[in-house]
Amino acid sequence: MRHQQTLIRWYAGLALLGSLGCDSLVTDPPQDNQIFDAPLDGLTAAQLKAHLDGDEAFGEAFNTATGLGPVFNQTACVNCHPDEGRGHPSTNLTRFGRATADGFDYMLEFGGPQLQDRSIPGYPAEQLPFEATGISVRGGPIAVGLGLIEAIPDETILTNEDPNDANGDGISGRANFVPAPEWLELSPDKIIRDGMYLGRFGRKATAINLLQQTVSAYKADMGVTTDFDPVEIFNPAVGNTVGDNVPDPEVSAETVRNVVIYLQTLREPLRRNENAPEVLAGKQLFTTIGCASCHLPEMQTGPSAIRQLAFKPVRLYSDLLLHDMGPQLADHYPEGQASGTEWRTAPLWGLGIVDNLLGGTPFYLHDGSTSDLTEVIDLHMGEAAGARSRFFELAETDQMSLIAFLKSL
Ligand code: HEC
Ligand code: HEC
Ligand SMILES: [Ca+2]
Ligand SMILES: [Ca+2]
Ligand SMILES: [Ca+2]
Repeated sequence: MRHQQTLIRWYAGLALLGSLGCDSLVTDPPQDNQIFDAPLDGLTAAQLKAHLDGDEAFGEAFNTATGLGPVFNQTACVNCHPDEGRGHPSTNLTRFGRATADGFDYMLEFGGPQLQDRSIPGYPAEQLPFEATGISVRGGPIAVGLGLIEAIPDETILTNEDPNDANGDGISGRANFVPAPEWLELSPDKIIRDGMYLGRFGRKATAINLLQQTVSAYKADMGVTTDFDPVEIFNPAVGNTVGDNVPDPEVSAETVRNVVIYLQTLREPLRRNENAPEVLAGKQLFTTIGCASCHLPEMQTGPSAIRQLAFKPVRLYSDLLLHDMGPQLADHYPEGQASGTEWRTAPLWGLGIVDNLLGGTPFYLHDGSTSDLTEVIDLHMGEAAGARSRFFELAETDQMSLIAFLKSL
């Protein structure tokens, strides 16, 4: 468990401090509400085994002997989701394409849609073509509580859709419906629109479930093929499909399933100072100024094969829908039905501890471009413009309460 590794690091630090004679600096080990990586309580022995195997696979660093590349972004899941928290901007990945008269061109002949900017020795990495007009730079989101998010029924999410802003609040959440790859296993209760399925994972809600997200991460982020999707990505500039010399598939379906179970059984982030008066005041303001219209405080799960996930409240602070956030956050990179200005409402749970695993500096937004929560709010335009201006009209103490509330999540 990474949790154990965190503790081991902590004990190692303690030993070091002890040897330096700085006993007064010794603090308690990290509290449960300061870390992301912890399993749900009460897993069965089989679930716990899959969780631990999945944890190990999540931490596995691939190399040329185990299937890395030929082109890739990073060698391990954990590099972009450190301690299952969010990624440092140095591990951001880039997707690209260009707007044309006939629609958006993902520039496959230039290596689109994702720029794999690293490669194994002797093989050329991809280059960002200068013709690209839509360039989407993204960091890894926190990777916990996702079993709960997956178990929210489609209907629950779709209830909050308001594509034509019928209720006139300036906010028009839209669902992203995306095609399912033919290997994808889908629960039978999925809602189908025009042959497509509701996307809910990823920064533009393009992945339908955790299996899809995991298989595509292996493939596109690490150049690792799986039983589900055994076809490698090559740099098209090379003109052939000779690559890493490791027979495909490089990772078994069992390992992929363990990673999925691992993600499903990581508990949600725990709150801190939930009932402090300032936090409670901020929570109230969060609703009255309209943040909660997108950052929906709570949804409920439906049935689940994992007992702990069934019929539970999910305090994620997101509607999982797409919103136009205006020009400053725009990447001009459409994905599925999401436009170049739309993003999925970022879940806010865990927000207060994103810095714990990033050397003390938090990085917010899809590309980690700011460490300042007031600036995050300032960058909220488009459908969020009303909430943004109401925030800046608040008295300074009220603004501080709202920030204190965000940090308690
Ligand atoms: C190069 C960095 C990188 C690597 C390596 C990587 N991820 Fe990610 N991960 C991301 C980014 C960026 C996103 C957002 C993707 C998007 O917007 O489509 C993401 C999204 C996710 C999500 C969805 C989270 C959410 O809130 O919707 C999950 C789950 C996930 N990754 C799991 C994995 C797993 C499992 C692996 C290894 C098999 C992995 N990632 C490897 C960068 C990475
Ligand atoms: C119209 C919908 C909408 C409203 C209203 C809204 N947000 Fe957001 N919020 C989003 C979306 C979408 C993102 C993701 C933007 C991105 O990553 O570029 C986001 C991102 C954030 C983040 C960054 C989260 C992270 O993990 O990096 C914070 C913090 C945040 N919002 C707080 C607020 C606060 C506070 C308010 C009220 C003043 C508010 N939001 C109002 C849609 C909204
Ligand atoms: Ca490979
Ligand atoms: Ca590519
Ligand atoms: Ca291979």
